[in-house]
Amino acid sequence: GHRSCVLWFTGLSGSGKSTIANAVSNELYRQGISEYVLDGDNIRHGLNKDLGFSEHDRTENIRRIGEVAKLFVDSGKVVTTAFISPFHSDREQVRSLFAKGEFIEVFVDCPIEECERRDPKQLYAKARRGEIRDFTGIDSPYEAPEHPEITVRSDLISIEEAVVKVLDYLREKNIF
Ligand code: GGZ
Repeated sequence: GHRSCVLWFTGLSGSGKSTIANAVSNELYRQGISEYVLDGDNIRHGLNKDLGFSEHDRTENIRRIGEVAKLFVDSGKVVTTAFISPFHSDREQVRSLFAKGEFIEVFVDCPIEECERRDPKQLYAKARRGEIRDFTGIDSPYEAPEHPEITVRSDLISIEEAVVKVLDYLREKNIF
């Protein structure tokens, strides 16, 4: 058996949150752990499709995701979430839903210059041209975690190394 928890990935667009969260999830699955991923594909296109990117809507986005993550944790899963979650207070609000040790904040730390260089969806370019408003890191804030349980410098280490770092943490905390 294993203990259930949420691995709450936070970081800029293009930092690698989704990629690393999915790679962690695949490895947990391979090891027989009951896991589930919440990301933009299954949340922003469904449950939260009424929400945009204003400060109010982002707060509501994160609030609902926190509640859904809690349901999955209550059902016994290891949940990985991959949302920018730019506001410190919103992340702490989600943390408060969970028992001590159940909420594991994973800061995917990548300089914005590197995120902008990657720009896989050309969203930074659009934001620079003023075609997208309220873009995180350009004209909307990102409040970096001050005391995340795990920090991954995605510009310095590989996806595989990031996965090892997260799994080592889970083993150290006897999650599995
Ligand atoms: C930030 C935006 C925006 C704006 C669309 N600001 O790189 P992506 O495309 O695939 O991931 C980003 C995603 C962010 O959604 P989240 O639900 O994670 O954001 S939050 O936690 O702040 O609610 C990006 C895309 O949506 N996107 N417009 N203005 N990212």
